[in-house]
Amino acid sequence: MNEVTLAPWPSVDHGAFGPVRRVKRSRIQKLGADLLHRNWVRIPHVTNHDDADITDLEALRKHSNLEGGAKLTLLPFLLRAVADVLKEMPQFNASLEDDYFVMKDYCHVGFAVDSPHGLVVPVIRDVDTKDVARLAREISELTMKGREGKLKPDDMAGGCFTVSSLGGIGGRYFTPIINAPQVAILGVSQSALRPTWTGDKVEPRLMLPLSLSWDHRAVDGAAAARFLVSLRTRLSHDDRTG
Ligand code: CAO
Repeated sequence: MNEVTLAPWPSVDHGAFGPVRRVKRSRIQKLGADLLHRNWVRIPHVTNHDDADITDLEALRKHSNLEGGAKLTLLPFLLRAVADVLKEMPQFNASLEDDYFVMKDYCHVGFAVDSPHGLVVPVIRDVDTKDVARLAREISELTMKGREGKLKPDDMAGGCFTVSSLGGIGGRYFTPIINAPQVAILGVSQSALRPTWTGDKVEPRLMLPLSLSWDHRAVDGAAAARFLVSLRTRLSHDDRTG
């Protein structure tokens, strides 16, 4: 393999330009940075974007919340829909190992949690077998453990795919970095009402921006586009194919 020669990293005396403070990075921040750098450099990433019309799903979610029980955000619905697409398209539920694809017959999905110590990714097991209420409870328990720094290595192991939701914060599309040895990751941004052509008229519809980053060694662009079409169809309960 040819070596890449890079210009040296800039060495700057920041203090020469004004006051600065040095803040120690946490163990999770340092470890996370090393893993993200490895994944960014080693995996040929491509990111596809699409929108799901979640107007009807949102009405259902709000209705369920009014009836009491575990509070449902969009995330449990997303995890369940992702698991269903992974069952339909097993090449996304796989890892690369030398001459082989390791195809997983289980469906464990991780989700990124923004914690005070840094980014952590707990994993929910067998997402394809659980209903949204159960997923909501597990998300809530694992998020709390993540924010309190109480996740065990086992809580973060064995993920087949990751969902990174920034929807509660804001933004429209981003390019998430794949969590190796997985071959794809879904980024979810904030839903918003947008004027949308529904076949005979333009209507305000609640649109959810989706971004799928995928490893071009493991899957190709047509499969990635189909993944997002299948996902948005499941979330929208519509049958658009294009
Ligand atoms: N569009 C619009 N609103 C959304 C939304 C979306 N896509 N997703 C969530 N919301 C709303 C929720 O419904 C909730 O609203 P109410 O309080 O009115 O009910 C609010 O935003 C906050 O939701 P939440 O973020 O607390 O809950 P969640 O289940 O959506 O997400 C968790 C949980 C743990 C994924 C999230 O809190 C988090 O940490 N996200 C950051 C992940 C991250 O850092 N990713 C980047 C990784 S790459 O650096």
